[in-house]
Amino acid sequence: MSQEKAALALVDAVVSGRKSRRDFVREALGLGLSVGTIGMVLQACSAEEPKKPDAPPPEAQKPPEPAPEPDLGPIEGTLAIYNWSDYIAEDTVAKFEEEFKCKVTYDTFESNEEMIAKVQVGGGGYDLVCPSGYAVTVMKNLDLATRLNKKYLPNLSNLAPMFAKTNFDPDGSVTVPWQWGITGLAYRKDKVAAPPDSWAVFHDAALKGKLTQMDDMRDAIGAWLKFRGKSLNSVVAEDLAQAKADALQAKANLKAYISAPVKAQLIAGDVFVAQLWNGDTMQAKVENAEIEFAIPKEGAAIWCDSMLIPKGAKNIRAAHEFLNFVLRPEVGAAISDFTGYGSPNAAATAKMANPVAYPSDEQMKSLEYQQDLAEGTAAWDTLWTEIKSG
Ligand code: N2P
Repeated sequence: MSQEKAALALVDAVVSGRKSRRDFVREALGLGLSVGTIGMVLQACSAEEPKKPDAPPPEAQKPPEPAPEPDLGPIEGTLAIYNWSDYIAEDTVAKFEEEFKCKVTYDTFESNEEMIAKVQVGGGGYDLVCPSGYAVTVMKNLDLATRLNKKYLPNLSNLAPMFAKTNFDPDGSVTVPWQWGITGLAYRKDKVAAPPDSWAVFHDAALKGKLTQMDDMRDAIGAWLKFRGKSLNSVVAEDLAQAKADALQAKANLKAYISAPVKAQLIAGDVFVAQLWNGDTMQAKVENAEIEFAIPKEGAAIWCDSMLIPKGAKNIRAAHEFLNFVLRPEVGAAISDFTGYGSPNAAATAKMANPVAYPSDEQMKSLEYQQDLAEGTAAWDTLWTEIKSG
C-alpha cells in the first residue's frame, strides 16, 4: 500500500471507531504524518462523533459521574522529569530526593515542539513534563496526558484562583501550573542609545549582529504578528505572509535564533538586544546589572507553563508527590525566587520578597495568551521552516 493510501485507511479506521486514538497516533507517526495533521484528525473525530439516536435530549442528561480515582500504589524509587532549562531552584530536586527517598533524573528542553516530539515517540520515559498552555491542548488532543488523582494533591488549594482554572485545562484534570511569564526584550542598557520599546528594534541595521530572536516558532513569529497589530495566534494567510517578510528583514540583522542560552551572550556583551522571557532575563541580570527587560508597545505573549504526567509514565505516585511538594509555599517560593518568573501559587507568592506582580488590567490589554493553532499548525510549521532556511 502506498504511504498515502495507508494514511487514508488509518484515518478511516479512527474516524469509524475501529481504531483507538492512541493506536492511531502511534501508527500515524510511523507513517510520517505531522503532529499538526494528527491533532487535526483527532479534533475532527471528536467534533464529528455521531449523536446516538436514542439519546435523551441534552437537558434531560445528567452530567456523567466521574469514575472514582483508583488509589495509587506506594511511591516508586525513581522519577524522570523533563523541564525547560533554568526553570527550577538549585536545591528543589535534592530536597525532594532526600525527603521522599526517590531518585530523580532531570533533563531539559528548549521548546514545546522539542518536548512533544520526544514524548510522542515514548523517548525519555518521562513521568513529568512542562508544556505551555497551547501545548497542553496539543498534548490533550494527541491523547498524551494522564488524568491527575487529586486525592494526592491537597496543596492544590495554594494556587491563586486564576491559575486553579485555566482555559487550556478548565477543571485542572491533567495539569498543575508551574510558572507564568512574558516574552519580551532583554537588553543591555549600557550598549543601546535608548531602551528598545518596539519589535522594530530587530529591523535596526545599526545593531546588526548584536540582536537575537528566540529559537521558538510561537515566540519568533508571534512577535511579528503583534508588530502589525495582529493576534499572535493568527492563522490568516495574509497575516502570516507579512510576518514572514518582517521576520526575514529582521533575520538579516540577527546573530542567531537562540532561546535561554542567549543569557551568557547578554552577560558577556556579545548580544545587545535579545527576544527573551522575563524570568530568564532576571536570571541574567543577577550576573550583570546592565541587563533590563522591556515589553514592546505593540504587545507580547503571556503564558503559563504547567506540569503534566505524559501517557505511559511509570512513576505515577512519585509524580504526584513531586507536584504536591512543589505546591508547598516555601518550595514554590524558592523556585520562583530562582527562576525570576511569576508563581501561580498564591501561598508561595506571599512568602517572596520580590514576587512578579500579575499584570494590571491595563497591561493585559497588550498581552495575549498563546493558544493551540489547531488546523493552522501546518501553515506555521512551513512558515517557520521557510524563515529559518530563508
Ligand atoms: C525557562 C523558560 C521557559 C519559559 N528557561 C517558556 N515558556
